[in-house]
Amino acid sequence: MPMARTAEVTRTTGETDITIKLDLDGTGICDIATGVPFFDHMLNAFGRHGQFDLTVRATGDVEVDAHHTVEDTGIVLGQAFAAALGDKAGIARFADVAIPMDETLVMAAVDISGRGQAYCDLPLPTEQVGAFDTELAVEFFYAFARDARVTLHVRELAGANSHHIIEAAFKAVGRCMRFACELDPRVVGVPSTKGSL
Ligand SMILES: [Mn+2]
Repeated sequence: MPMARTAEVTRTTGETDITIKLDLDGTGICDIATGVPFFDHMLNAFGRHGQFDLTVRATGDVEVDAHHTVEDTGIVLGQAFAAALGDKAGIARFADVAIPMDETLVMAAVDISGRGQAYCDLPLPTEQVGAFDTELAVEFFYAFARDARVTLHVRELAGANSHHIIEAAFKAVGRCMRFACELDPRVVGVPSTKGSL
């Protein structure tokens, strides 16, 4: 019986209070409540298309704006991935996907590298989708990659609608994380010539 690849992480600051439960080997069952409706929609897309079971409870100073809530949720989700991956033995490690959404096409590539860094080229035609500041999407990816300790590229290949672009990006990153985290029966031990990730 393989070890359960799950994590529960709570992080409380003066700005946010966040608890995330994650099962890497889930079936896409998501229960998301961040107080930021568009962000809930995005995290649902991430979890569903990543096939992760994901529970997110976040309360933050949204009376200021959604910045702290979105960025700190990225931090905690990243920490949950790092914890659930453990020593990373047997994982595929690399993945890349491109997700279309009508006129939009966004690609994501990931390396579960042990080094947290994101590179986003995600031009957004509008500053807001509903009440959501679109610039927060990349803030989330930067925070997530840093704390998950993965190398992440997110690149918009085509796009005209901000909702489509951001949603395709979350789907792409979710799906990419699924394939990179997946256990590959042909991978013996940690998939690195250095012996650790
Ligand atoms: Mn949508």
